[in-house]
Amino acid sequence: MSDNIRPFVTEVECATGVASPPGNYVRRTLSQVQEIFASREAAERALESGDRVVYEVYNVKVPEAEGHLQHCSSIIQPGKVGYEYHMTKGHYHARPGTAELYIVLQGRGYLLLETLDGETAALRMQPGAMLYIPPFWAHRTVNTGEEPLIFIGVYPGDAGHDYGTIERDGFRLRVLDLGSGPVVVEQKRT
Ligand code: PAN
Ligand code: ZN
Repeated sequence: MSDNIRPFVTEVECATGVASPPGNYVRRTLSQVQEIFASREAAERALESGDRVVYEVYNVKVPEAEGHLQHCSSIIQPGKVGYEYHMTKGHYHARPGTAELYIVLQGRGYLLLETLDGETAALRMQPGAMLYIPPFWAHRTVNTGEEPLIFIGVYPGDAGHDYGTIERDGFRLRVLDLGSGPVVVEQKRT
């Protein structure tokens, strides 16, 4: 069975991350993701001067089925909310035993990871880096640079996304600028 899918190509502009065709395009603005930032006050203050795009994702349309590979480009805009750098919501995969590969095209930042057992990891992202997210690791990306952070993600067709666990429990690691550039800090969960 071939699912009636023929081989195909998607063009990603390395300098912007824009994919063509755009597939399923997702844009997350600050008003939509303000709860992910540590300081509610800082998010509200930032929104007083207007909403802004925090990140975008171009998801290539692929069947959500075993055997296929989802793939997408993500673009995180530079910026901070209070002391905290712009970042993605972060998630586990709905089928948690599925891995993912990120390939960085442009920009600098961190890939933050954690497991339900409380293990954590922070990997640097820079152009040319291929970052492996093993099964069972939640993942979130953070732009610590002055330019957009642009990367490609590739993961199993039927992986799906679980956002609820991170929305409920938060992420153990955060990346802050306390005056001398990015530092990764671990928050103890009570
Ligand atoms: C990525 C992410 C993308 C946006 O494609 O979905 O960077 O992050 P959030 O999904 O956490 O908002 C990926 O990891 N897909 O599985
Ligand atoms: Zn993922």
